Amino acid sequence: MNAPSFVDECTVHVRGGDGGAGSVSFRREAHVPLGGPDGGDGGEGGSVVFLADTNVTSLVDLHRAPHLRADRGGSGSGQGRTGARGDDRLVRVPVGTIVRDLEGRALSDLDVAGRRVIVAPGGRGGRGNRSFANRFRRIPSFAERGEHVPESMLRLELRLIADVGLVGYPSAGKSSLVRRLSAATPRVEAWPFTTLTPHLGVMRAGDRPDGSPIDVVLADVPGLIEGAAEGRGLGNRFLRHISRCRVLLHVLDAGTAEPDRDPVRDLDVLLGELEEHDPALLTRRQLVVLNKVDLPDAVTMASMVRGTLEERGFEVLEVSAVSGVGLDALRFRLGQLVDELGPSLEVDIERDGEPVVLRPLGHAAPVRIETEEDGAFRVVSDRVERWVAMLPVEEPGAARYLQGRMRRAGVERALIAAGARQGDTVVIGDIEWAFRPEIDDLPPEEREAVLAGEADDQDADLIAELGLEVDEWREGIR
Ligand SMILES: Nc1nc2c(ncn2[C@@H]2O[C@H](COP(=O)(O)OP(=O)(O)OP(=O)(O)O)[C@@H](O)[C@H]2O)c(=O)[nH]1
Ligand SMILES: [Mg+2]
Repeated sequence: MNAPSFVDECTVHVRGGDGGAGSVSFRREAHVPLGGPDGGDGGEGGSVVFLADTNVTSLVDLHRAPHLRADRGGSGSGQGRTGARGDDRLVRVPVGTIVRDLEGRALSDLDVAGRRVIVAPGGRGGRGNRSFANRFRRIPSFAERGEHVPESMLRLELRLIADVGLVGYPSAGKSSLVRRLSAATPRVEAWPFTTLTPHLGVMRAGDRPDGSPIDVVLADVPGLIEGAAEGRGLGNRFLRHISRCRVLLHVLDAGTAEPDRDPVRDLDVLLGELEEHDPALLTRRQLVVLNKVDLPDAVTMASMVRGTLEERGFEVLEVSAVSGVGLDALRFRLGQLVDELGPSLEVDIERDGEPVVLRPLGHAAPVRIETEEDGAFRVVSDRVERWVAMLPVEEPGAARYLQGRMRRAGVERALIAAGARQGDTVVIGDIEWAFRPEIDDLPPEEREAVLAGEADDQDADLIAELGLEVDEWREGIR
């Protein structure tokens, strides 16, 4: 099979590790039948982390193996021991990778080498029963499960990051120039193959006054053909790769023998393609080279069109990728331009920066109450559904605790405002139960259990995340 070696788009399936389960455990002490709770918290799940790495040049590995998982957190255990954190899954991606959701919205841009993005955070570890002890509940008999994190799908798109993008007709000599200018491959040979995939070359363009080298990254993209911007040619798929080049180098073939082509006309076609793709491209710094001046016809042609191009405001250099004529001047000029524009993104390494965390949309969505056909009230909220999924609500203690937490978070009040009354069915995620907001009618033990949920200081963060106002009537309960 003919496997692609350059892939600049792919879909990946990412999933952080689930959190580890909290533990239910009680201290064992001589002469004390049931010591205090000492079940530790579960460990946090590992995250899937993307790292922009200059050594990776294509999305081909992700295209072949698109399922990325991180490890789950370990379970908590007795004596207050916290479970191990799940290992992260570190994925190296090319510098210039844009992360999008399936609707095409850009979520993150790994445009700087060393940038890290947490694309799938791990689940929270469940709290052990030790964490649920408070003045209303001295012997909690339940612990949270670890948070389960669902898989999500992301679209990755690579836009190469280079200083100079070479654009031109097929066979204008772009690859020959990149090969000749880049330090990596000094040997030049006849190269009859058309470029099918973009690639980068690094050119040493001299030194700054302080002695630091000026490195210029060149992007060689497949030749553009008329109509490329509308998808007719080969090149349109690759136009995105010059979208981030700060300088555009138009490579014009001065030696072309085709009757309907000349450098001025070629340039017009190229500019038309670029404009159609993205008009902002034409605001970039641009330089024109007339290539192949080792050929006598090309010398004639170059002297004929040079004036026209210059009149139109283009800076023009004559070069030959074969004989090497004019290449020193080109190298110098490109170095100057890039240096003027400031340091390259490519070498602007930001290793110690805080990683960006991508959270699924809907994560921060407000709580909604929906009425179902059968008259039940459904609480729609990722966060609240997660609370429910993490608690063993078949345990009466845990169920009451959840009720208290929801009172404190204002969910009960929202239900009442939506018309829910004592005895109505409330549904959250997979569970349903009879609504009982009147806690004063409960047996004392149950009432205490609800108050314990309501008074839990450790829930403050979760409740703040939910963003609902704490009930004003809470004051009255105390
Ligand atoms: N005589 C002469 N031939 C050249 C010169 N530069 C490139 N060529 C030849 O032109 C042909 C095309 O060169 P490439 O460098 O592959 O052209 P390209 O612009 O990369 O072409 P695509 O990848 O198809 O877009 C090859 O046969 C080269 O040897 C030059 O300065 N003088
Ligand atoms: Mg080429």
